[in-house]
Amino acid sequence: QSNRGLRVGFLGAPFNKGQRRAGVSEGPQAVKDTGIITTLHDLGVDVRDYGDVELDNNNNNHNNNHSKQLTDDVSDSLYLGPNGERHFQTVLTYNQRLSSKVGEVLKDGRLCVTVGGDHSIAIGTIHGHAHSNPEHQVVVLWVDAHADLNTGTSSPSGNMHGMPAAFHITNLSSRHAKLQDGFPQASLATTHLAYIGLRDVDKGERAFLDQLGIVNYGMREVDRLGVREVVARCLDHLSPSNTRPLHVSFDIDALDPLEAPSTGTPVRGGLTMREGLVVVEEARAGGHMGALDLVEVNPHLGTPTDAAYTAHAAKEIIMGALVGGDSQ
Ligand code: Z70
Ligand code: MN
Ligand code: MN
Ligand code: MN
Repeated sequence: QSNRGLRVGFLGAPFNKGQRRAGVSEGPQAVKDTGIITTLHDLGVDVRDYGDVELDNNNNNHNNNHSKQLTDDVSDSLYLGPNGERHFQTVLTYNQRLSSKVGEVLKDGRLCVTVGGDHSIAIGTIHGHAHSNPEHQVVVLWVDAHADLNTGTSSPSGNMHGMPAAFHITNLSSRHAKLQDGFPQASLATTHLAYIGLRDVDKGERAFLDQLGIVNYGMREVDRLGVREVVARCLDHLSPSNTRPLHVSFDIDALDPLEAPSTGTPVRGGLTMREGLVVVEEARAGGHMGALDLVEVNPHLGTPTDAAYTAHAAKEIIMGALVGGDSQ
């Protein structure tokens, strides 16, 4: 088997406080229910399930100096960050623990696959990846309908799943509030992040992309150039001599809603399944993928058939990233 030697660690991040819809915390279980771990094992992959990083409810009541408590949330307390970030303390505290767990998986010599959960978990996964590789520059390929590049100030919603990328960019991180101990520390220059699939970008995010010169290929560019050319350009830009550890952060809403209907913010006109697979297969072919996030699967949205179809799409993307097109 060609997949012998591949070592993978599977992490569940059943976290939903980066946005407002219930159900996305059941994404990890829905993806596991596809049988993906058994499938990988049967293909000769050494895969270990590290279980879920649970939300520690004690953190919800942990106030900080600049946050103020509101009463509009029934399930737990809502703390706004200094710039209106919803569940600011909860999101960052959770991600701090997630970052350590990602570091553990990588230290075990495994490619870390984290299944969300909403996309705010990429605050922790990228932090964990970048900070376990201090001798190498980790680079990030962000596959998403959205840029997730807001700061608290630029955000139209206060939802932190629209902010994770900005936490990692050194030029933007000073605009972000942090935990008192400084978490999270930014690790990416503007040339260390590239986007594929964008089609719903806020005004403030577009200004950041343009001002900072962050490479981004929206659906128009995918149409014009073809997805193979787009991903080749991204990978060459991120790692010109192909030596840097690659982090792929894949939001299932990058795919067209026909392929992945059960997600919180579907945007029509997205990637086909084949296009999504080409992205991850080519990323894998570079040989330096250290971590993969698969986020925003919400099995409570749509019909049960929609939910199973979306979870299966997530499985296919993860399989494509780990074993490429050779799995069938
Ligand atoms: C918007 C915001 C977003 C995902 C929506 C939306 C962000 N830019 N991300 N759905 N996955 O609120 O910041
Ligand atoms: Mn349920
Ligand atoms: Mn996203
Ligand atoms: Mn998205």
